[in-house]
Amino acid sequence: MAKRAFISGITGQDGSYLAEHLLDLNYEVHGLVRRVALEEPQRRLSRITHLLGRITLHPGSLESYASIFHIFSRYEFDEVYHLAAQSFVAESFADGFSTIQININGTHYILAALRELQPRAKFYFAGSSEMFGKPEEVPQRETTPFHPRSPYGISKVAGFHLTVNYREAYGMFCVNGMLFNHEGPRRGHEFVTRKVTSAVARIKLGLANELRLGNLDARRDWGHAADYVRAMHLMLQQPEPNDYVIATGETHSVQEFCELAFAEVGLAASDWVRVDERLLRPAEVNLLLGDASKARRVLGWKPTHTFRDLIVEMVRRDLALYSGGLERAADSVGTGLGPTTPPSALSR
Ligand code: G4F
Repeated sequence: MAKRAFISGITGQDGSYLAEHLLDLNYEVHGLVRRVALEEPQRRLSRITHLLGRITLHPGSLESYASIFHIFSRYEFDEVYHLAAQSFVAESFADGFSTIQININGTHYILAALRELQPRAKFYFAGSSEMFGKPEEVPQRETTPFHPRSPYGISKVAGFHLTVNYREAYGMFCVNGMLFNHEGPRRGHEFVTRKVTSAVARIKLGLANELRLGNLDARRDWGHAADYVRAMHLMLQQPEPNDYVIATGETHSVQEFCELAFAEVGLAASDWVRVDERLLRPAEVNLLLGDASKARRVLGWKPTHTFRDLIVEMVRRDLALYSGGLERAADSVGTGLGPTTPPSALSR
């Protein structure tokens, strides 16, 4: 019988790639969406438009235990992937209260409802390299102590510990993926990689004349989201629940990302990039570099995209998008374009 999976955050970058991956593996895929998304499907469901005939969407909210409980009381799931969160670090400084409330309570609601209704479901929590923050060792691995530098990072540390606690206290199959930055053409425009590649495309096409950024010296371990969702699935196929770092093992600066992205269209980053101090963060994570050797050894996982592949794919997609060639693709995210949702995709 086909396995049934539930994804919170199915409308996001990772959720859309994970849904595709699970459908390819013949899973029955369900997702949580905010009711407001159903009212504005063209904009808010654009990453999963192409999947709508094949998945079941449940209106609900991470802020409402009742809505989560209701879904889990109607459907039994083999695997639950909890990806939804307020995931933009800069926004977490602007409104730390909302980030902490949604990210911590949302995780707790899902775990508590699972414990009550289906404790045998396997649970995946989207942890983050932001938990390492000001890293106490380089590279960071599963045993590296946490030192979060933002309300977002703090909320992810709390989610990590909730996940471990449900595993230890109630014997549930709960795992943490400690994922380093992962990107792709479906990335939201607020994150630096997509901000850069979309600006490169618009500058090349004469639609923009500068790119304002904050800290160009920050270094990240950037992988491709399509690779990282495979790791999420593999974690839930193991005989025992455990926590894993997922990373490429390479670190690059924002400056390097810009230089390669502009070079892809024959331009020099130094001619177009301006530093805007208003985009600096009150506390920065300066260097992230992951050691995913445990995932390689135990899960047999490894990334298939290089740093350069990632940049080239993102720049080319944005060039196609802004020159009008990609209006209906999943990767046209952020433009508000895309067909409407067939009502058959929605659970009632
Ligand atoms: O792209 P970012 O906003 O990603 P950040 O903060 O590393 O967080 C992302 O990765 C985490 C995994 O480690 C996730 F948990 C999290 O949800 C998110 O997906 O910023 C990357 C770096 C930062 O150092 C930032 O200061 O780029 C620097 N940066 C420089 N100028 C900028 C900008 N970031 C953004 N978003 N916008 C800028 O203009």
